[in-house]
Amino acid sequence: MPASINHKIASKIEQLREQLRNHAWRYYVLDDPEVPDAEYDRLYRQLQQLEQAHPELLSSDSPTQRVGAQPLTTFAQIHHQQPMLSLDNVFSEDELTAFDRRAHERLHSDAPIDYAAEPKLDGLAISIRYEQGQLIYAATRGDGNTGENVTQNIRTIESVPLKLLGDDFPKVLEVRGEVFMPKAGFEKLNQQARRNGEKTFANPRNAAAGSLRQLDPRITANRPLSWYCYAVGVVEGGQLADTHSAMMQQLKQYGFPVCAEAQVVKGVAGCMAYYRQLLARREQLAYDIDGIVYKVNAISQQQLLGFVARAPRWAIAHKFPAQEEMTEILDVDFQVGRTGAITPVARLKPVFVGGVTVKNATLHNMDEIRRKDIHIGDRVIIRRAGDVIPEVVKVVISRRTDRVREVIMPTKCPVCGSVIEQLEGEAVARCTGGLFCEAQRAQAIKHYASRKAMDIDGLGNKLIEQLVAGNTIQTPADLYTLSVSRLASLDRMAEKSAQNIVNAIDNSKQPLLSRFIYAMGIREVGESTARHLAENLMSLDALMQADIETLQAIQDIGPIVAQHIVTFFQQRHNREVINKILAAGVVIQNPEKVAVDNQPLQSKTFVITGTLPSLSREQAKTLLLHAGAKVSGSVSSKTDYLLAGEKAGSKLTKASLLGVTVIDEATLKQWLAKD
Ligand code: D41
Repeated sequence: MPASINHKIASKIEQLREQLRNHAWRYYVLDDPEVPDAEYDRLYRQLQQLEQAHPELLSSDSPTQRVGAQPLTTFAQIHHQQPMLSLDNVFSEDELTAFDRRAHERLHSDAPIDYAAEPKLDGLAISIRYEQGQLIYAATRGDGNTGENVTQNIRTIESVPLKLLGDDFPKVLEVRGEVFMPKAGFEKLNQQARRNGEKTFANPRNAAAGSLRQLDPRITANRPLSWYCYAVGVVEGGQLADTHSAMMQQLKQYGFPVCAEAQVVKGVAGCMAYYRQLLARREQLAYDIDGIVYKVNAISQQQLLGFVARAPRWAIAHKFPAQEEMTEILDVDFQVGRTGAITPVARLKPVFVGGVTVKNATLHNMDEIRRKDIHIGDRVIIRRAGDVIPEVVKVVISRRTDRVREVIMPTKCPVCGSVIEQLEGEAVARCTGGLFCEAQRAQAIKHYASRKAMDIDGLGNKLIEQLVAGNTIQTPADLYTLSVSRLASLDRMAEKSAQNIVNAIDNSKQPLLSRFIYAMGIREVGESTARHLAENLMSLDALMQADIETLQAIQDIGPIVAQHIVTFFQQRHNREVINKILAAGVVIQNPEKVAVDNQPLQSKTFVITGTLPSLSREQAKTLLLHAGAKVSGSVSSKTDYLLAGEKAGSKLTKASLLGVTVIDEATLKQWLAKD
């Protein structure tokens, strides 16, 4: 290849690399991308193709070369030319005030000190060395003097520049920062691990540490790691700014991501305001933080203050209340939720965590208990993040004694005594008490009264909750005992509205069988299943007596729904509630009671397609169902009629092929009017 062409390609390649670095910088560092992701991907692929065609032009600082190195067998040691210091902690305003006073004394100054305040990220400290703007190596903090060479892994983090931007940087520059895993990435990673039956990470910090300590960089590359820089180490052949905050802005220009929450504040008062503000926003941040770091902002003052032992006198970490603590599981109880779901709850030896005393933690379900190997009497790590329900992170197995007991799921509901069932393939166990179980009452009554069920006008959710809480009603059957005077005695209830509600209850007393079945709130029996049940069994009695085989013979009813139905009616409480409802004067309209001549299209199967002139497809479907027809979604040899409108497509073609009669809306209306 002529040298001039190769030269052209080389400069095209370098141009693409520059563009990609610049886009990545705007995306990761400035948080202000100039082009959409698709444009970045396009440039990236273009570069990849050119590099593949010209391997002699490959360079390790190319954006395509983040992953590529072979797995290591061990991590080599790296000696930090300038030690990585540690941070002292304070836990209160008093301790912070003492820190600030000592600084004033050493500086011989009364003027409030400017502090650069920034979140203390909960990750791993690393140091990355650049020479002539090229990434040379990256090392963990280790003991502060010697760390591990994790260059291959650090290179895979997209926000780590492989080459610095511009040409105005110090010739040797060590940048220090924290590698972390954002919460969203952590959740996703754990979800994936759970799906694959692999071990999950207890928290984002562990996940970040585990990801960085991979010998195979291809694994690290697939972990959602990020980082922010917060200090420099060795700086040679160049000058940095004379305050911490200005220096961070400079680093940003070189291509390094810095935390957007950083702020310069004045004195202890400024620090405390910043601390409170961030503590309140802790849960909203995209990453875990465990406190605030305050750094004396002026580098000249930092130099005057120097450091003691291993920590600077010019910086301090102000820790937030811990979100994780160790305690003991005293017992495990089982709670019944609004839908009957049984949730195991750990009763804990009270422990102060996340700023409050915690006595209970959710254990989610039995699978979770098995997966985490939780026993009564175990020592466990509890996590309470924000207002989220406290959770057991893991068991401290090394502290387990032989006095621990297994957690056993009860067979009867602790609230109502009904059978608890757990279906194949489901994580949650449920109380089958349905209409009877107190824990499920309000929910069951709301469903019963809802528009698609008994359609009791004016009986809103709030009112139902009020009635259940006051123990005025316990089951849907009690609705029929409500009097105007009782309702009118409730808060914010006028006599007139009370009367309206009693009327609405009265007016709802003749439901179609399908609606009544739906209103029972049997698990997984929705509107359409209820309709199939009604059409096939024709009476509530028949439904209550149906066995699994009978039920499964009905369209759309599989073994699971069939089992739900049988279990529901096996519960004596449910049968009692139904009897009371019937005794209160509810008369179910069975399909057979509707005169056959009112069902002109009895058992004819229709398919609807295209746009009808006046009816929506949903309205046409309702008309057909009321006339006794079945409505199916696709044309087959079993289809009797295709109701077709404008723009009918493949269904019309198929219907003609199969010889299915095609009718229009006008014809349908004629048929229905005639009979
Ligand atoms: O976010 C952090 N975890 C963080 C850690 C931070 N924002 N600033 C830090 N500053 C320092 C000094 C002042 C010593 C340069 C640090 C750490 N050190 C640190 N991280 C781990 C040990 C020390």
